[in-house]
Formats: sequence, structure tokens, C-alpha cells
Amino acid sequence: MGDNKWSQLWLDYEAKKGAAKNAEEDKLRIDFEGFDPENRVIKSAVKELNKAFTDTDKKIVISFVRNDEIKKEGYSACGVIGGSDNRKVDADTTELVVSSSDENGALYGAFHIIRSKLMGEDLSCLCATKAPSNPLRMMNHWDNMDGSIERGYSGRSFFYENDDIVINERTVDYARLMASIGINGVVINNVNVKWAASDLITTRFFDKVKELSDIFGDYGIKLYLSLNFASPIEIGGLSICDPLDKEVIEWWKNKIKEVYEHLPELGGFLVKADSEGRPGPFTYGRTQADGANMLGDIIAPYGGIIIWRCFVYNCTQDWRDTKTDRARAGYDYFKGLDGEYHDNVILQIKNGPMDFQIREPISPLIGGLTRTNQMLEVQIAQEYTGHQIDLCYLIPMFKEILEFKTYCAEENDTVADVVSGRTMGNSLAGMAAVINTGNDYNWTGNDLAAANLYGFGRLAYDTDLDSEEIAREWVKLTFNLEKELEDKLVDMLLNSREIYEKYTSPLGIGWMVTPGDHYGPSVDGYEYSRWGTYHRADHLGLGVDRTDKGTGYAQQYYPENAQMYNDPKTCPENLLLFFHHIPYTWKLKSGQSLIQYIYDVHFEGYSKAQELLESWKSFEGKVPERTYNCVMHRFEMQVNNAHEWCDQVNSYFYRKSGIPDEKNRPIY
Ligand code: GCV
Repeated sequence: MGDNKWSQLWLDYEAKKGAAKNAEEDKLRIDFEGFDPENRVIKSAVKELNKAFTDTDKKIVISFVRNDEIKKEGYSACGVIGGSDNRKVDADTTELVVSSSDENGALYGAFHIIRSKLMGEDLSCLCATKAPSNPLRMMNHWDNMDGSIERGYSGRSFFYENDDIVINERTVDYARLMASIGINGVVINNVNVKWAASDLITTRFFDKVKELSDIFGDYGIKLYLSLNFASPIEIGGLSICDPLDKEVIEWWKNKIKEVYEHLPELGGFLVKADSEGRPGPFTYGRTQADGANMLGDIIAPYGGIIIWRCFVYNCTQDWRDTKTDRARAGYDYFKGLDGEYHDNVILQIKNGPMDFQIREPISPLIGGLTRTNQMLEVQIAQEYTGHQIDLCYLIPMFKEILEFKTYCAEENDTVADVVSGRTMGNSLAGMAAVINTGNDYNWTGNDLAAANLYGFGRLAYDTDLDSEEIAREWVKLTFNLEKELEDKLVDMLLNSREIYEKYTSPLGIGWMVTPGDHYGPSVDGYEYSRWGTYHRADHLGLGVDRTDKGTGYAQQYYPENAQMYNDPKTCPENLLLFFHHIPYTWKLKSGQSLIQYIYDVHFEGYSKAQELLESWKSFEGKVPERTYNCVMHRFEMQVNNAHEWCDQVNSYFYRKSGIPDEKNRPIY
């Protein structure tokens, strides 16, 4: 770590140096068979290995071997004891052979070796064969060009300052970190494209975007831009942006030609249209497919793709209207157009039908679409899950999402199957995360939130990894802890999502957050607003009736799931209030009444948050002081937050229901 201005996170070779600290460069030899050592990605792999292996006391040869049988971006990384004769490796040397069919695979193989080394594994025994589960593994930045970050909890943007692009060593470190976890696409600007960001596709910024694109390209990452659908008006001087208008289409043709002249490696565009005030095809009576296909057709000759977000809903709803259900919106708007989207268009779908709550059902659109490229969007920026103040390790949530059986096909019908392209045999598919980084020293505000950054990449590359395995890897790579503390930290991470859920908004009800900011409780904060996020509590009960007798949302699933959700007896209890309006006296499977559960779970969540803080005390002196203090400060805030949630939610429901707590704890 030394005097660095930012942490190296899980690539901190200095902090992981073993006993033999004298760098002897000739102890590491790198050979190539079928790969050009001058290739930019191969050069990055070599540079990284040289950095990581400066402390080795053994003779090591790493051979990159091209093998066309290995899947795209996959690799095998194996130790050959005693070295192989055909590559002239001495018997006292450890040889590691990285085989892959392309440069990205070679780079990921190199990072696999580095990971194994940093975790103290015996490299001569290494034998791993991997191929990415998802073709597209992307990070979405919601960074604005003034340096602010929408829903950012880790400082300011490291990409922008004062309406300009910043490029420095941190940019390179960012690319290294992303490549090390298998990320191959990055969208560098907020989906809400406003002000200077609309100019990212103009000569004002082409040179710097190209520089960024080159840095990413060295690490096998494609750069993407979020696009302003109203560009023809805002930067083109036209009066409309109707996707079927000839003049508009001509304008886009010229614009995209110009863009690709300057940014030949651009991956394509991400578009948020007709959502939360953003412009889109609806203004002109056109469909989402009309908008996406128009751009898709124009970008196709350049090999680009259009990633079109499905987060489209009415955000000017009247709370008195109980039939309009925001949860239905994605499916209602997009399902009817299934099959109409062109081949280079992908629909990007948030994991739940609402908006990144601590627990939501899976969006019925995923797998509901059977003839459309689709990818999953999750959020590791902790907008509704504690702002990177509260500990909330999200990988268990993502695993649940991926494992959900949609019933969209006879086999290969889980979300993981659909978004990987396995269900439909399509190659434009994958996973994207709204990223949790900023320019804080530790990148993620809370040092422990880096587990989500690391975990998302690892999971997107290999959806078979389990949450604990990922947590353990991250802990081992980040800290130097004895086994007991390592286990303790892994446990803290694994339990953290449920703890957060307990003291906030359990049973799938969600929301009840402070409007706008979304941290801390405000039970009725959104109840009488236009945003469509209601809990519908009255003196008898709570929850939203989304059954066939209510909004009908449950019927958007395939019959197996629709039936399960429609009946409160078969609906998974942790989603009960998402689908049903339930009386406070309703008996849960545990025998507790709903109201007693609300009281108990909030007290329990608060007390578990206190336990997390207590547990962290045992890490004093065992992790760097900066980390210890940063995390301790956040646990203190988390405990206050949990206290506030517990008291406000319990008092609110006591006052509404008039039913006292069986255990007579203080409720206000
Ligand atoms: C980028 C939620 C967030 C917004 C975000 C939006 C989206 O509504 O609160 O900040 O805007 O989702 O995903 O587009």
C-alpha cells in the first residue's frame, strides 16, 4: 500500500509479499506458443505477472499456449511438475501453462495464477479449466461529468471532474482490477445523460474517450457510452428525435459514422429511454422496439450493439389508484414486443420488477421474453441496501436471482441460463452491475463493500461459484488474517444481507426509506407520492395485493410460479407482503402473528447489527489501521441506522394496529 493515493484492493502485491523479498527478475521466464508477445492484451498479462512475481524464490516459467479448443475467453492454467521437455524447462523449475484460444482468455489465466499465488496455493499443483458463463460481463457507471455520481457512496468520480475527462494511473489500475475479475465491458457515464455528457459523442471529447478506450482495450475491456435519446435535438439542432423520422435517422447515421471514425473499438451504447423524465420513443407514439431497432440498425455495420434498459414505468402515478402497479410495467411494456428486437439489440432488465430492494421477486420479464436478447442488471452501489455504510454482501442475493427457475423452457430455464444465452442459444447476453466505486482511497467507501465489487465480477464470469467461496477468496486476497478471523469475516459477510433485511423492510415489502436519498427509515415517505412504491398499510393489515384479485402482477409469471405467488399459503414467506395484503393477526409458518414478527425481526435485526460492530472489534491490529477505523466508523453508523429503523417501523405498526408487543419491549 505504501504512499499510494488509492488502494490496490485484491491486487496488493506489496502487502502480500512472502518471505523471499528480493526481486530477481530472471527467476520468472515467460514463453509464448501461438501468441504474439507484442499483442496489447498479452503485454498487459506479462506486465501483471512480472509485478506479481517479484518476490518469488523459485524458478518459474509461465508459458502462454494457444489452444483453439478452449472456449472464447476461457483458459486452462496448470502447473507442470518438473517442467515439460518440449518447452525446454529445467527439472528444478515450476512451469505453469496457460492455454487459451484468445488473448482475453490468456489474461484471465494469468490473473488466475496471480490469485492462486496471493492465496498461498502451491502453484505446481494448479490445475484449473474455466470458461465464462456470460458472454457480456459489464460494469455500469452512473458517473456524471461534473464529478458527482448518481447513487455514489465512495467519493467523487475518478473518470470526470469539472465537465472533463480525467485520465491517470488510477484509470489503468481500474482497468487492471476489472480485468482481474473477468469484466469485459464498461459503460463510463450515467444512464441519465445530461449536460456535458451529451457531448461525449462529439469532437469535444472524442480524443479523451479514445484514450480511455485504449487503456481499457489493453485489458480486454470494451468501452460503452450511455446515450441521450434526444441527441438529435440537444446536439444536432433538430426539433424532434422521433425514431421513425427520416431526418432523425439520417442525423444518427452521420453521427454514428463520425463516432466510429474516432472510436473504432467502441462496444456500443446503453440507453435509458422513456424513464424518469428521460426522452424516448413514446413521445412520438413509437414503441421501445422502434427506438432500439433504429439505433441497432445504424450501429450494426460497425459491429456495435444497443443495450436498451427495460426500467420503464409511470413515475407520475396517483397513489389513490390501486390498479396501476409499477411492478407490472416492465412486462407490460416489453413482453408484447418479444421477437421484434433486432439481433444486435439487448434488453437490460433489473433483477426485480421494482428497483433494487433488499428482496424482490425476480422480474417476470427475464425468461418471459423468449425471442429477445436479454441481460440481467443488478446494483452493487448500495442505493437501497445501506449506502456502503451498512454491511450488505450482495452475492447471496445474486445467487438466488441466478438460480430462480423461470419455467420458460423444458430445460435450461433458470435466470442464469437465460442471461448467459444458454436457453435461446444467443451470444448477446450477460450480466451488468451498477458499480459501487468512487475516488475514495478504498474505491468503495466501506472497505468491506469491495467484496461486492470483486464478487460481482467473479460471479458474472463463473455463475457456479458459491457466495462463500467468493467471500473467502476476497478475504484471503485482501487481508492477511489467521484462519479464525478469516472465518469470522466470511460469516459476517454471509449474514449481512439478512441482518439488513431484518431491521429494514422484511417479507418483501421493501421501500419505507427516506425519499430521494434512500438511506434510513421513513415508513410513509413514499406512501402518498407519485412513484408507485406503496405498502398500503392500514389498521388491519399491510402489503400489496398483486394476485389475480389485485393488480394481477403474479399472473405475469409462467403458471407454476404464478400459482405459487398467487396463494399466500404457497407464496414464499420472505415475499409475502410483496404479493399479498395480509392482516396483522395472520399466522406465519412459525406460529407468530404478522405483527409480532414485525416487532421481533426488527429488534433482532438491530441486535445483530450491534453484534456485527462487536465482532469487528476483534479485527483491531489485524487489518490495516485505516481499514479498521473506516469500517468501525461505518458499523457505528449502521447501528444507529438499525436503531432508527427498529424504533420507527415498530412504533408505526404499533400505532396503526393497536396490537401490543407480546414481549413488552419499548415501542414508542
Ligand atoms: C440512474 C432509480 C434510482 C435512480 C436511477 C434509476 C435508474 O430510480 O433512484 O437514481 O437513475 O433507478 O435505474 O435509471
